Amino acid sequence: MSKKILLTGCLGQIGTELTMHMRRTYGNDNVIASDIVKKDVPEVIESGPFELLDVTDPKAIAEVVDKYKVDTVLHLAAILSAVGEQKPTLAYNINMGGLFNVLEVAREKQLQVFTPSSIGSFGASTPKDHTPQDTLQRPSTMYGVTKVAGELLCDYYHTRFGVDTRGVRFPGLISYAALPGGGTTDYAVHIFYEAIKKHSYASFIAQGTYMDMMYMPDALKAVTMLMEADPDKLVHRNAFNVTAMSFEPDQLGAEIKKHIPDFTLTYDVDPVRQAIADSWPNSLDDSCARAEWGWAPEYDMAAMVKDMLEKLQAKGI
Ligand code: NAD
Ligand code: AKB
Repeated sequence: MSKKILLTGCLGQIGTELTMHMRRTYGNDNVIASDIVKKDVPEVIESGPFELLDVTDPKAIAEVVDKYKVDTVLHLAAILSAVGEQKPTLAYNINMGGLFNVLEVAREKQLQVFTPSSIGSFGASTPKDHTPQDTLQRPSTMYGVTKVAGELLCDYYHTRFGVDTRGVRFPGLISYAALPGGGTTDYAVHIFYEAIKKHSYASFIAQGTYMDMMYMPDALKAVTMLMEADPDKLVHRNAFNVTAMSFEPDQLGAEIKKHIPDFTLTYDVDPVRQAIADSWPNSLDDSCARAEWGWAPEYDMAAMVKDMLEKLQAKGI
């Protein structure tokens, strides 16, 4: 069956690559890209339909859905953890208001919806190692509050209204196409740019701080696999734990040093982002995603580092 897919927030770190991935899979004209601003990402804007769309405007979402006969929304528009602590009201309005608006349109028009949650939906009282799928979630950030509430809202729209909602809890995503949009895991992307340009990096996350991470090709694969999964096999529809690797900055630095021998890693810890990282898990248990829809990542840290450095150098960084 052919799909008509709308992506919100498509010019961010995930959307830049997910839009192109979806266009390769479902055809350029069947994938409608949208964002609140028209950033300079010609590949996305020129390869298929693009709409300026603010997700806090429910009427505008419905109009775009009607205009293109959309049947699926990949809802990416959000404010990430670090920016969310600087602008909690904005984070609440976009993350909660935007998701509510998308779900309401989905309810009225019978759409399938994918929404990413995050390791940020967990808090300091969550078990830190091999964090289970179903566990305590008492996050201490506005981002985390909106992510837990969003998970519950997606469950509610499925059980109460039958909306086909699906989602994962992404770890920190590492990619070379677009820079991250203001999160706590961003150090694991910035380090590559500085390693290539300066052969050194000062990490804002402290030595010994473990967080889950994933290379973008695996994240794109996760979205496609979950959206196409047999609904009868999904016990958890939303907020599946998914992960590919867990490391702390020294381990990432040591892996980069294998390719750039004079690379040096120092620390200039940012207390705000460090406090957020300290409240997040060290490593997730993603066995439910593996069992219910066959999730398995391809990239470990060594494979990701090699590919990131090759791709960024090929881009002329
Ligand atoms: P990003 O910050 O890179 O991009 C978000 C995009 O949303 C931006 O292009 C921005 O212009 C747009 N946007 C902001 N306000 C908007 C509005 N009112 N209407 C429409 N668009 C708006 O974020 P991302 O990293 O691509 O994340 C996408 C989703 O994935 C978010 O829900 C995020 O919480 C989740 N997630 C991301 C990561 C990660 O590491 N990147 C990890 C876990 C979860
Ligand atoms: C962030 O650090 O805010 C994101 C995330 C893990 O949700 N990268």
